[in-house]
Amino acid sequence: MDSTLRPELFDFHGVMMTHFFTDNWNNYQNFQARPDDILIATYPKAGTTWVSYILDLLYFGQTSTDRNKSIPIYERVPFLEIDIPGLDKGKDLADNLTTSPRLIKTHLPVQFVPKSFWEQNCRIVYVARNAKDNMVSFYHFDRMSKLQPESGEWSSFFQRFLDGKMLFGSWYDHVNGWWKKKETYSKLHYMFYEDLVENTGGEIAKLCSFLGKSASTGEIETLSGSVQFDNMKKDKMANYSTFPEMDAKISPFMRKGKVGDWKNHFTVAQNKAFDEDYKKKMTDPTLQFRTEI
Ligand code: PPS
Repeated sequence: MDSTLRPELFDFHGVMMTHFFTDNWNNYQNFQARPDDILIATYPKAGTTWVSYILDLLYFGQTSTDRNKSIPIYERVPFLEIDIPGLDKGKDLADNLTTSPRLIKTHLPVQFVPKSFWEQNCRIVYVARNAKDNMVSFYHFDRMSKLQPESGEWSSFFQRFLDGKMLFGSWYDHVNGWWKKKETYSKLHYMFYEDLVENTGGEIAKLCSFLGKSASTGEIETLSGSVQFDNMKKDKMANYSTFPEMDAKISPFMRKGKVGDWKNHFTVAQNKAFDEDYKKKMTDPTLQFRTEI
């Protein structure tokens, strides 16, 4: 795809989107969820692939090793709302999954989630990442993925992130909207990228408990080892090197996998402006992020 075909952002019911995620809107809004479906929901670049991979290995890692070797993660865990000409629509991939449970990825803000997931009382895992690192990861992704709007210069990207004019909307609205949903929907497990980096095994144990899955300490340790950044980075089925339209030479999908890389991007002035703006937008004291560990 030619870079001139990069999609434009536009306001869609109050959220900035590109047509790749709205063209199939009516169809995916009618997605028929099953009670055992598991939805993995995130703001882009918050750790979707990591948690998708963990869940996939938890459910299917031991029974089907061929799956790990031959099916890319984006087919094992379809991206519900994606609709790119020439590629299978995420909704169709999800409909055609033969696994049980079906693992499904979404970046939709909570108010856009198809109603069937709520009606079927599906388990949902939401992963959130601190805004500063999330922003940096998003910037490099927009540079390397031709399916994304142009990143532009870092300084303009920085401002656009603060203004909430990003694909899938404002980070602030996304993490807050999903956090609030926990109050009324009990089958939502809200987890943080930083905790996963700090204590992968502990977070996997919490996931198992949420999913009602038993796993021994040894199994959790083995799984935790398999999903460390360096292992996933070299795994072609996890690192998106097989995905068309992404140029790992510009920036690899598995880029750094760290907490605190924002310090290599933010100027002192940007950091100050960010912190002041953050305080105004993030007023719920129960939702706290760590920008270093
Ligand atoms: S996407 O495109 O929205 O699905 O991207 P997503 O998978 O949510 O986020 C990509 C970032 O997650 C990092 N990542 C990991 N970090 C630590 N350990 C593991 N195993 C891991 N797997 C993926 C990935 O490197 C991206 O972050 P950055 O900061 O850009 O490196």
